[in-house]
Amino acid sequence: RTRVAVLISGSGTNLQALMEQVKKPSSSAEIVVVISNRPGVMGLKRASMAGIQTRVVDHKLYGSRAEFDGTIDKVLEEFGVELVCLAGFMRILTGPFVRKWSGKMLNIHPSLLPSFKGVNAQKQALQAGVRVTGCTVHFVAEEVDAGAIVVQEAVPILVTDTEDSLSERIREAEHRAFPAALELVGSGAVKLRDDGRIDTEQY
Ligand code: 3YE
Repeated sequence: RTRVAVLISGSGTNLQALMEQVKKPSSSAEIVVVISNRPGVMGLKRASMAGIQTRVVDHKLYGSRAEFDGTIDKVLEEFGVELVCLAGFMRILTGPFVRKWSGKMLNIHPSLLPSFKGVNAQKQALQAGVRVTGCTVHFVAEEVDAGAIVVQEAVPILVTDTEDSLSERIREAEHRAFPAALELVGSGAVKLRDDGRIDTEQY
């Protein structure tokens, strides 16, 4: 089974969905460590309750992004990690770290990329007046939210939606999309090619 690290910054609802996925006997993956850049978050509690090892790498304790990313990298190596899932992890990662883990790192973003990159994607969609948005799981490239797309799920925007109600509907889609992407990449069915595009035959 593919050895997976999940990186979080908060409540860990996507982590929970990934933990439930890898419990299935048919899963191609196992979660070997959960790393948070924020101490005391609910996601760390979810992991330890499930018997998964946790580490805190607090970005505030490092003098540079390179040192922070280097410490994350050391933990990933320590646990023999083969695939990294950014699940609500809110730090921009440095070029050298992203290149080292190229093809082995996934992020989830709350819009149908390439629309609405960056923070507050749900608010951006509401302000743009689009009637459909969604979520995207993509390989992490150095340019934020620009890596090759693995899975997307569309979500309707209702006329009554607020940022909160839309965010909640997108979150439910994320809890399907991320486990699906984890299996596609963890099983080797989907790979990142050297030219930065997706390589797949059977999905
Ligand atoms: N790094 C690269 N490429 C990517 N990190 C994530 C995706 C991704 C990546 O595709 N190179 C917004 C974070 C955006 C932001 O400005 N973060 C601040 C810290 C804010 C905080 O701590 O709350 C920063 O300076 O890093 C993961 C998703 C990143 C989301």
